[in-house]
Amino acid sequence: MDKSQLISLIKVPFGYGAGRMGSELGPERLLRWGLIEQWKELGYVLDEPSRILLKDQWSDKAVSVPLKNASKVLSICTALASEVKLKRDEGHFPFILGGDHSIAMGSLAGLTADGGSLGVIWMDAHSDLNTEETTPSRNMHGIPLAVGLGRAALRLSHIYDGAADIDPSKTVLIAARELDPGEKELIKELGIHCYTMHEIDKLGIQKVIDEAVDITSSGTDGVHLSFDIDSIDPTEAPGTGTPVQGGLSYRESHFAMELLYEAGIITSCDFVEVNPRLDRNNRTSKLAVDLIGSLFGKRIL
Ligand code: 5AB
Ligand code: MN
Ligand code: MN
Ligand code: MN
Repeated sequence: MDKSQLISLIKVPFGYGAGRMGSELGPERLLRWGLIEQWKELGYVLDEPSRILLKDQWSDKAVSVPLKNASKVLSICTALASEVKLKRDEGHFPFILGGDHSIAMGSLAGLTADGGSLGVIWMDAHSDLNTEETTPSRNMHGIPLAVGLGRAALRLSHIYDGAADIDPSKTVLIAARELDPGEKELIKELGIHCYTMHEIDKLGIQKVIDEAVDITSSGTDGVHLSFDIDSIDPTEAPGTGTPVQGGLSYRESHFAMELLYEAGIITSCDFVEVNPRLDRNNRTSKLAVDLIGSLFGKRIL
């Protein structure tokens, strides 16, 4: 992210992909805590923000998705994919603000639609690698990475014509600590680089981020960061629908963002799963704004 590149903020107030509603309130809450002013203070120029709203239900008959709210999720993802592609084609930095994590399928479809190869850093307590067959909850925010990798019946190309599968060898999971049996199998089968909390404890977050940067940026045309706020420990980020204890600390998460800024490899970002309804004193929303600051170069001194 260099300052000559315009940031296109794409707000997606959508929460039907999660088991409980509330993340649709995320975008406005983060704006209330100064997200846009912060970017301006850091010297960035913003494009007019856009907002993706649910209109028509999805009507593609090529695939059936037997999961909860599937047609709503797919219609929002289709609209989001077009917007992401448009902004990317204009040379802007697409920053997709959710909403629940199901919207990442729209981001990935839009980002891969012109055939380039994309590295993906998935920071999350979960791996989001369930399929329609392995999902224990039937919630669509648990499947977006499996869809991105071409491992579910639903493919990115169903969402946006011409969208391509992501290469698992250019995909890195960071902060995982709650994986379902089918997800564990898929990680092993595809050889996905997975830095669970165990590896983070052992190696330190700096080495983990350094390795993730190498893996995702070599031989790719861009790197997408898909950041689920539940990667952070619930003591710091209680306002999220599927909290899991034992997550990243306040400083680990900031340091990770600072290192990604220094590496200069991130070309697009999803920031998802902040649920203001479950938050305490706006702690999670404020943390989210701060973390985005660090990702865009905010320094202590
Ligand atoms: B999130 C679970 N694996 O599939 C499932 O928040 C949780 O986007 C998914 O990472 C959590 O329902 C989805 C049990
Ligand atoms: Mn997630
Ligand atoms: Mn998660
Ligand atoms: Mn979640």
